[in-house]
Amino acid sequence: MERFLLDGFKPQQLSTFALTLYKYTATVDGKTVLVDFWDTAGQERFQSMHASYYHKAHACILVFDVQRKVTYKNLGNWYRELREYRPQIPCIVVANKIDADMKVTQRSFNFPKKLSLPFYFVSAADGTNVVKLFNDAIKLAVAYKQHSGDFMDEVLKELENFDLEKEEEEEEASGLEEEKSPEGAPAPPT
Ligand SMILES: Nc1nc2c(ncn2[C@@H]2O[C@H](COP(=O)(O)OP(=O)(O)OP(=O)(O)O)[C@@H](O)[C@H]2O)c(=O)[nH]1
Ligand SMILES: [Mg+2]
Repeated sequence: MERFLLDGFKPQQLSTFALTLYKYTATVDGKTVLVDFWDTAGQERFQSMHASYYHKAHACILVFDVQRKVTYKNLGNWYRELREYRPQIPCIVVANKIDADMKVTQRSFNFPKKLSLPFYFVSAADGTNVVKLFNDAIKLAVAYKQHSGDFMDEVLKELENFDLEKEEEEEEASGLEEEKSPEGAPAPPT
């Protein structure tokens, strides 16, 4: 995130606490797009927050560390969880830290291949592919938002409208009752 937004990199970056939100103004096909980046925490202690990470997302970037095999192995869990909440959003897989071991770029990675997910070799430290990654992610997110064939999204939209309609009806009903109540009130004692 820092490499893209500030063109900077601090080697001793603190692990993300829960979630960090970044606002960014992009231009896609000559149009201004306001982007919210949600930089989520990978640490296990934030497990209970995961549902909120996927909330209304239009694209996802799943990053693993080429120097820590466990992060590659965990991709499957993150992906499964993502798809429970967002079945159709574009998802990009990223192998990060290639500056630490350029040889990994010769290897092929099965996870993105078997799921046909776009895959990038990246280095946040030296900037390789960072701008391309984020620009492509933004483009995919905009395309998804504009031509969302996501059935779940449509259903959720319907449900949200349904709830609103119901609330309006309830409000109207209670309004009528209030108007009626003076008439219906018991006659004062004589
Ligand atoms: N050499 C190298 N180190 C990197 C690169 N990207 C991140 N690091 C280092 O890897 C460590 C973890 O990076 P973070 O950016 O905190 O990783 P994260 O996925 O955000 O971790 P959480 O916030 O805990 O979810 C830090 O010490 C970074 O300095 C990179 O491209 N190259
Ligand atoms: Mg972080």
